[in-house]
Amino acid sequence: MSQTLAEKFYYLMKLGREFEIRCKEEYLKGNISGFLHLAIGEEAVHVGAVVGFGKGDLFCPYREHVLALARGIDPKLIMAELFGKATGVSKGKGGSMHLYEPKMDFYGGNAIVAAHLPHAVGAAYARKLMGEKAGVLCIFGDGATNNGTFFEAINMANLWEVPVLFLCENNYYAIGTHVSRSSALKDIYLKARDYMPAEVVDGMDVFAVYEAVVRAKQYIEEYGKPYFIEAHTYRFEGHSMADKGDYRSPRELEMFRKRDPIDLLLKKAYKEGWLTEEQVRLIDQKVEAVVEGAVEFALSSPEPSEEELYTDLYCGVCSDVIP
Ligand SMILES: Cc1ncc(C[n+]2csc(CCOP(=O)(O)OP(=O)(O)O)c2C)c(N)n1
Repeated sequence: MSQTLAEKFYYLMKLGREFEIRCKEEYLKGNISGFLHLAIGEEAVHVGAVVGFGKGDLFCPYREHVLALARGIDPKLIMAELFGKATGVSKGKGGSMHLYEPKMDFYGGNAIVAAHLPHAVGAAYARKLMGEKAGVLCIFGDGATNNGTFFEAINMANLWEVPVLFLCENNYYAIGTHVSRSSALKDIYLKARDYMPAEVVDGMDVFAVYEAVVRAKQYIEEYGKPYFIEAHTYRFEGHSMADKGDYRSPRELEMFRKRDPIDLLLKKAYKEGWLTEEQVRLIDQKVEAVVEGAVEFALSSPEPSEEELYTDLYCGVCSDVIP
């Protein structure tokens, strides 16, 4: 079991890492425009959480490429979306921050900090009313927990007793503001502890995240109530491509780089005999081919047509918008 998991985790984390390194290159070439938030360094949280949670709705913020890959969305469709092409997962109209695939219960990227938390509670409430047990996974950053919407969401989730797993990825920064300068409570899980079971996990250890999420999912589905996990992690890149991240000291970066989640996974997997160097080499080759294939697909895909401007609109009276 651990062997199969180690292989799966390594593939998805490496895919996420290489996919995003390539996104950075394509952004600098001008093939990707708009905002681009990378999750390099946070792969253990994203992969451990999505694999551990399994089936169920997934709501997340704008730093969501690795979450979408882990959910199983085709890397070609994700890359095409980042390139703004018609073949993209959101038809090229969402871009990096708005990956969305309802067929895979991926209600994805949201640009507004904490705005998706009430959506996640609403989805869980809907599931409950329909008599379904399936829970909802809702991921957000430490900065989001200072937003009023966060407190409204945990309050309603508790009051209505709905099956939501709130997962805070605490990477210590909201853009350039350190958590100690924005949050009165430094231990974020304490904000939720009076409302629901809440725990902290090492977000650099994919196995630890996976195990915590599996336990939490059992709880929310058995009792139909919410659960909270705070995962400590770190982003190695700036907040977005527009940010160099130079408000962080080289010493701090170095300290976290020593705990690179992919290196930690490999170290453990080799020690336990779950992976061999040959297996890793083959996975690396596969990842390279998948990322290359995604870029080729995106490059050769068409732009969205002009008519697409008038579809998927959320408005009561569309005559205001559609000529
Ligand atoms: C409601 C709202 N306020 C402010 C912003 C501007 N903003 C974009 S990202 C961000 C920081 C969010 O930090 P965090 O929730 O910790 O997520 P991270 O980027 O670290 O993953 C802010 C303040 C926004 N997008 N939405």
